[in-house]
Amino acid sequence: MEFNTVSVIGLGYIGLPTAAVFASRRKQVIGVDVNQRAVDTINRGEIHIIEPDLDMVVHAAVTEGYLKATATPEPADAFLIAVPTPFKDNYEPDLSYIESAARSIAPVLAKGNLIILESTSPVGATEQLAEWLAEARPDLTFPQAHGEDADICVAHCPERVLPGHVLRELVQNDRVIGGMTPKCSAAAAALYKTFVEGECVITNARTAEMCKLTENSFRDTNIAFANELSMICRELNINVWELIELANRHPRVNILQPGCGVGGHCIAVDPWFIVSKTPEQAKLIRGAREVNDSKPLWVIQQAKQAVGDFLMKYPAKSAKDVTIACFGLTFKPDIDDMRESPALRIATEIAKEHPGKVLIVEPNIDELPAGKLSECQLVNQEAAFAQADVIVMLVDHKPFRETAAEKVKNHYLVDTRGVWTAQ
Ligand code: SAJ
Repeated sequence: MEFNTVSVIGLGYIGLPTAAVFASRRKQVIGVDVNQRAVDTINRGEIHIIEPDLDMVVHAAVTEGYLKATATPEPADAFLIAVPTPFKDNYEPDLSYIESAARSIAPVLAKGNLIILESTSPVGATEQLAEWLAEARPDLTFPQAHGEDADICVAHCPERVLPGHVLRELVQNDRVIGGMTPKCSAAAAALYKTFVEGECVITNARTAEMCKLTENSFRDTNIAFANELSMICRELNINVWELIELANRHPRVNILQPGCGVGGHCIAVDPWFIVSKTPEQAKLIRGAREVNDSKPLWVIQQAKQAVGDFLMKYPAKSAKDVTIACFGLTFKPDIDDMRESPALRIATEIAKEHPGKVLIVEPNIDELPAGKLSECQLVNQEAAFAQADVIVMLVDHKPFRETAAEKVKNHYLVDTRGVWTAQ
């Protein structure tokens, strides 16, 4: 199979870097997105998302003529679908973006095309995608009915890149390739070999779907273990950071780090795709999700407790005299991404409930997100140390880790990341 033209549907955090990397390997790339502003930005050689070095790669790809963006799909040899798969209110997966993508590319499909679903998906979604395509194009044959002889190949190849390291991980990570037939897998592997230096490991579509969900559920479960330990240790008056460091000296123990909760769009979402398919069996996976989702509320309680402790010591004061400083708003350290951030949620809740002053220290942003924290002040660390009575450490950005614990010795401290309380 020859792939001269590759179309990427969905130009977000995964689709845009993927499109740019194909273009950097001199494939003709057509990026498709429903967001006209994103399309216009990319066609100017600029980017609408934040990812290190991506601006340079996109700029080069557009100016050299290998990448263009459009809102309307055009014919291509291969189509990669990288659209969001959120969950609905009842934690059921919402496949509506995949369905729209399928219906939008169906009119331009031609015999010999390869369709790859990259979006993280519940088991069975690739077959569902192939069904939607078959419904829209009864003149073409698809693998679910015609196997190896089908006109169109369909595969699931989940993305597994870490935000902040996308360009490196896209090239270096191994890739799991799940074709609906062995021919589909071989075609998809050949396409990824254009830029993937890791191994392209072949399986079937359902296993590939489950593999991606398993990776993120594994991480979620391990973070939940650490978060649960932190809450247990608080009850037992044990320093959880010291405890974890000691336990990790065992050759077969490797506990992750507790935090203020699990954010981002992947780890807090994907385990639900397993739970919604197999609720009876997925007890541990559901429990881990519940532990991680409960952590921000626990942190808010800890902050209230710290204010209470302060007022016990200074009974002449009232809550409105207490200044709280929240350190960090992003969903993980050393990035500026606040989407689905437990730290942002905690700071917002504290700002809403606390009658006194609330300061925010977030070295990765220039202004506070519109609306949510309008009563708060964005300040630097020094100002926060000088003014705050209670400090709530939420995200362990590098500048915070570089600050000596000495600075907070006179404050009431809730340290969800062990920045100043680890021994
Ligand atoms: N976190 C902790 N403690 C830890 C590690 C992480 O509380 O010890 C928190 C972070 O602060 C953050 C959340 O977990 O709020 C998730 O961060 P992360 O760095 O674990 O993962 P993401 O969401 O940035 O990216 C994950 C990655 N998956 C795995 O590591 C298994 C990435 O490879 C996936 O491609 C990505 O999800 C995705 O798109 O699915």
